[in-house]
Amino acid sequence: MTDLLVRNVRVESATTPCDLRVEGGRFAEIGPGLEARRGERVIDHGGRLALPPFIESHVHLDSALTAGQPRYNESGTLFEGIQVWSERKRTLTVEDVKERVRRAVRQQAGFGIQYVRSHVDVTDPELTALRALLELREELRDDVTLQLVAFPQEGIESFPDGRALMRRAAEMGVDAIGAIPHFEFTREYSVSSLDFAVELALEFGLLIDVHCDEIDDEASRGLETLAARAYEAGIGERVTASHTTAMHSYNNAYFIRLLRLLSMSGINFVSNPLVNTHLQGRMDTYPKRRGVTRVKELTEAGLNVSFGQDDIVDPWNPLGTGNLRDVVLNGLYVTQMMGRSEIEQSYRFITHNAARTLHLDDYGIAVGNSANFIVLDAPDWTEALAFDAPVVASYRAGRELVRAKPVRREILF
Ligand code: 17E
Ligand code: FE2
Repeated sequence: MTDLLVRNVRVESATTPCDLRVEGGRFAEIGPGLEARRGERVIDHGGRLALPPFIESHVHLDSALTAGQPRYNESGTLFEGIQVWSERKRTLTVEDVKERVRRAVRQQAGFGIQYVRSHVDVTDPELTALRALLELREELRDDVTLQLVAFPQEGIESFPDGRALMRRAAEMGVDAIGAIPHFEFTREYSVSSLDFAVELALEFGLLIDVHCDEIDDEASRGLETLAARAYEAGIGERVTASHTTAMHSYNNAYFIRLLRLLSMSGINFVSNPLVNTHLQGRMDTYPKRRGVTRVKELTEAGLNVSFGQDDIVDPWNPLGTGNLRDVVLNGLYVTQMMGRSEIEQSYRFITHNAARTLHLDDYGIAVGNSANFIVLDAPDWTEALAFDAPVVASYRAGRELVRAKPVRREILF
């Protein structure tokens, strides 16, 4: 492995540039004006912004690039999406899934992503998508870290052999256990599905990431059950509640009572603002709800929130590209987190906060860590976000994964 000296990058919020020395795939030295050594490759990034790689903390790779197959989701509801996917799911083959996921992951890599948590639908007696994703997790491991969640799209208690399929997925080697309480037939099933998911995760020593209350029903309260179980088992930091869009519709009295439990539990949250502003509020006339969880209030209460893309060109989002910049931009607007420091810190939704949710160690630009980082064509994050600065380089263990030439436009007047 050639050693590397990366010159002239601004790391995260630093105002002055510095250099990064990489030895044996790890950061060996970080500081201003490092001397090049013999045999070292030197790359100068001209004072551009360096960040730890972006992390996709919530996406469904198994359905990626299937929009229109066998038909488009014309109503734009979550439920029509589930129906369309259920039809497409019948024709899955391992090769079909692998071919689409490889394309999607390469697309994500171009946007600076090196870590991906993918939900994988296991409400399929053949577990085809899971078999494909497990193979890819190994095949792609030098290029991307894939984390797989056993996701019961059509329910655990409400789908034939739902529990057995979840158990098989755990035995096959998933990283996390999912659930979908708002989609179960009854409130009782919703509660027992969460009990089952938590017990299964404890038995296999796995993380938990639940599609939780993704509905505009203020009575959808899977979250309190999940948080209570996490608190009682003392595993909050290993548990994630994704979507939680019903929280948008909770009355404040209930929310404030709930917030105490959420804080005691210390669970993580993933919001998917781009997709949930599209899918939610579809049964409203006007006023029309935004259907995004209370990111600002959760963050202010000290809870960990990250942002995810959710979908790449599939039945739930025909226009999802994989670019997390779109998600952050939309997320800041829709949650009204547009204060100066909120904007400056917003890269954390797709870096450090997501790393905490995924339980990554060895993450971040620091001596001793794997030399994984990206460079954007801007001097700081606010400018990168505002002007949609492309990723010009992505390094993994010091190896170049992505290289792009900054585009220079000439305005001819
Ligand atoms: N499935 C689901 O239940 N919810 C979603 N947002 C997606 C798939 C994308
Ligand atoms: Fe999702």
